[in-house]
Amino acid sequence: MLTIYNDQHALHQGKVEMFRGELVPCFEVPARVDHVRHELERRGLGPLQAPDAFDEALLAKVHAPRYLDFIAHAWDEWVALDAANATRDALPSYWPTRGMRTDVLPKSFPARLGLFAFDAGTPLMAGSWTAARHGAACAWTAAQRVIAGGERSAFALTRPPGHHAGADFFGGYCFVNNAAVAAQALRDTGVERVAVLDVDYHHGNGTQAIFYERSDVHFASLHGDPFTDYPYYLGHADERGAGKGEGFNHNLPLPRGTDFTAWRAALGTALDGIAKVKAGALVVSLGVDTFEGDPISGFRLKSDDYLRMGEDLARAGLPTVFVFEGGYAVAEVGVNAVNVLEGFAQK
Ligand code: OKP
Ligand code: ZN
Repeated sequence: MLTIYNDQHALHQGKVEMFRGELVPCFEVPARVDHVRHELERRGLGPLQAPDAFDEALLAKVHAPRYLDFIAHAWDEWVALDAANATRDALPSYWPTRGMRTDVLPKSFPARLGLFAFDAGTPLMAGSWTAARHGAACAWTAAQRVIAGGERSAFALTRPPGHHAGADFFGGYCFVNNAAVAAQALRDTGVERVAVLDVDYHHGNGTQAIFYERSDVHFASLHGDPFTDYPYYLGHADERGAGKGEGFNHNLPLPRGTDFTAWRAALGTALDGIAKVKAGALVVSLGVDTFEGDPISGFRLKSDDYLRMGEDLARAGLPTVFVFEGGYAVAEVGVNAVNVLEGFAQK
């Protein structure tokens, strides 16, 4: 499997996130990607390539200009507030709620930080924007290799993840929606309809929101039920798309404790939906936090199940871009993610 690797990922390295009323060490750590890289190398599933030069104007195809302006300068603004901030990550403490204004941007940086965020679990630091942009370049390059380069599949190995980032918000450890960048790149290369299949434990609210009113990108997701699981406020089965996008959004929420037998049946349903809309290419938001040992998630997949997952994905028979998302059982993340890729490649 051709892997496009973000060698800048460790520039993003959060110290703490808000969790159950206290600041705890971040779950989303650089070692996650290191384990995946080492496992690819150990199994001889190379090569690893650097991304091509990426025109950043492409980010504006899936993100709003005012968000891109904000996030590009956020770290400098944070440090300008107080020189001592250089030693702490930026985290929001205020959010607009129903009935408040989000059309006018406050001058206050903390107020804007909250306006563009949806949780207090996504620290931003000096290297976050560089790491995230480089990740988008990886996703874009993987899409180019699959369509223009004639590869059957490619893997964007990057962090921070992307699927919670929407057109104008960050959260859930995500700043740039890499899967959306890949899907848009496939569209721009002439694929008439792209399917994004999100197998991360958490609903890909950002990806759903970006494509909700579009029929050219079908979004399907298997995830912990939002009644009980993050991101809580999106991901129900009755969200089917809107306007032109009606019928092109497919959520399959599953209860905590779901094992691979039930999960795989839902995957079959999602793949049937993808076949029905006649997608010409597939983007997989590949989170492996469905693993039984994941510290923040609730499904029960075992390491071998990821081989079967890869085989099932291959049966869709589509050019496929894999984009790395979550997975927090750090020592097992490499084996689990690479099992999906190997299962796919062997079919
Ligand atoms: C990012 B990705 C729940 C804590 C949730 C945020 C989780 C972000 C997951 N007890 N914290 O989808 O893997
Ligand atoms: Zn996740």
